[in-house]
Amino acid sequence: MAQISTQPYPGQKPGTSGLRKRVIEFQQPHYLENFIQAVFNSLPELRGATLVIGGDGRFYNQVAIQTLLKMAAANGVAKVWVGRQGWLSTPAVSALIRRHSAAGGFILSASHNPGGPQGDFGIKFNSANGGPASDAITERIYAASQTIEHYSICQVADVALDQPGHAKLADMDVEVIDPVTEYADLMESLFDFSQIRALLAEPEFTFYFDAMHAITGPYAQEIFSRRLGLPTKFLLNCEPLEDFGGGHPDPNLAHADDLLQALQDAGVFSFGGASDGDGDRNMLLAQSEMINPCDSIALLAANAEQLPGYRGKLNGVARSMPTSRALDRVAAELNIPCYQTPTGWKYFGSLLDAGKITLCGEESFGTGSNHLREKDGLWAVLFWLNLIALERCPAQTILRNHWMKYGRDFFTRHDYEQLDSQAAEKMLASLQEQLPALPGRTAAGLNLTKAESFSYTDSVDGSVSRDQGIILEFSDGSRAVVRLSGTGTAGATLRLYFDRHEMDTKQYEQSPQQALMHTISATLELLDIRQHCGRSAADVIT
Ligand code: VG1
Ligand code: CO
Repeated sequence: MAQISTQPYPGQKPGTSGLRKRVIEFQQPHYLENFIQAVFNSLPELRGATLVIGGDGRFYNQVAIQTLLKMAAANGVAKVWVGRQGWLSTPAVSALIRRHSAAGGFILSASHNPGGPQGDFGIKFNSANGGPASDAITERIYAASQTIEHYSICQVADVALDQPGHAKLADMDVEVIDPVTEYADLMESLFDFSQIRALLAEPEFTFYFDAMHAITGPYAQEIFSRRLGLPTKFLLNCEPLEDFGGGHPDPNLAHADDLLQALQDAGVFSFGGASDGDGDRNMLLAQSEMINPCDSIALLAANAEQLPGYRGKLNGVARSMPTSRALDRVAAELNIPCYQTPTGWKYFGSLLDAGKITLCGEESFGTGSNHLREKDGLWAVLFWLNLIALERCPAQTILRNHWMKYGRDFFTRHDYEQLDSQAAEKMLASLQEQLPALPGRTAAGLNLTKAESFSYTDSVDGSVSRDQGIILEFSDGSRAVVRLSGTGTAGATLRLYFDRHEMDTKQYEQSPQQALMHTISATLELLDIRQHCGRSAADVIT
């Protein structure tokens, strides 16, 4: 074992979901090692413990996993479970941590961010509950990274990861496992696979899944093809590639072209799913119509009672604050609590651990349940397939039946990417200053009824997270949320979220952009992005 001298790098502060930087930043001498050592320094309980390690197969995964294994051994970790090829999806890591009572795990991924030598890399630490480390742990890791002087590493040969089996790295046990089996077993315990298999065998029903050359490829092959009998021609881009085939593993209408095209040619009784780089997000297409994730979580909650894994088990639900309030309506109907948390899955963890919620979701294509402590892309696809199998009707019809009962919550998100960070922060600070004076004021013809900065108190541990986004409410019942992304790696990304509830069925078929036109105009008038950041249009609209 060697002790290597090092010096702190500024800015090793994990964001919404781990430390995410350009690959070239991670390639700087000792950059990765510093962060890993900071985790071990701030969590002494990892000595003698078991860890789970895996990644989404992106560029730099191979190098980083070997470094991580050698440092884990040097820091006294007793045992590591690692996926074959270093592959594990984020939900699979979460499931394995829980199943094997590990003290935590490392996920090597920058999720939906592009990969390859010019792309992004990331590393995330999850705790013993299987979920992302809390704010308190994250702060400790960051503090440790700022005072680091040396790190420990075993200078030994790389561990072979190409086949399942047992190995030793110094005193540490390394168990190389098939990345898919245990996760697929878990899915099979939650859903009715025989019903889904029968649906997939029906000639008039078409289902496509797009893994976007990221981690869910091997999972989709095992689950949809081997266990559910789907012919492989319906599985798109299922070979994990280090650069995701040059694509952007962000499942939304702007990036999942192959899936969209395949579904455009399929009939009305067709359904599509896609997942992101690390397998925790989902995009669902009812033929070629995207099912908004805010509607999806609401609809799953409304129908959970029908599924074997959830019957009689819905204690409560939660959504991130910017997610539309469609879920709240279902919770009210079911007479269960609905919690509103800051953006990022870590805030759901304590509610799930305490048994206060069963299902939760975010507008950013993340949906999940108490089966693990991460959002779970394939789980959401299977949930929908199981519902379609039960209802025997197109997903569009299921969605419209839901709107008929609860009304439609129009939702859209506008992202402005790569803004100058200082300018963006100044713009938000200026809006923040105006908040007390905003209620009663009119913008673009809409009256503001409320303007506040979102502050969250965890109802389990009492921890407080302040300034988690600015909420503006208008007299037509609509809402806008303004916040800066915590996952970008270049400049600042401004996210604007808009939602409005509509009960007039004649209005249901308009586009969200049209339905939210006034709220969007009013928010843009208040923010004045052009003046502050020189931008007149959003880069990505979902
Ligand atoms: C984004 C999403 C957030 C999600 C996070 C991590 O964060 O908005 O809802 O939890 O990504 O998802 P931000 O701070 O950029 O808005 V993933 O799939 O990147 O692990
Ligand atoms: Co992800």
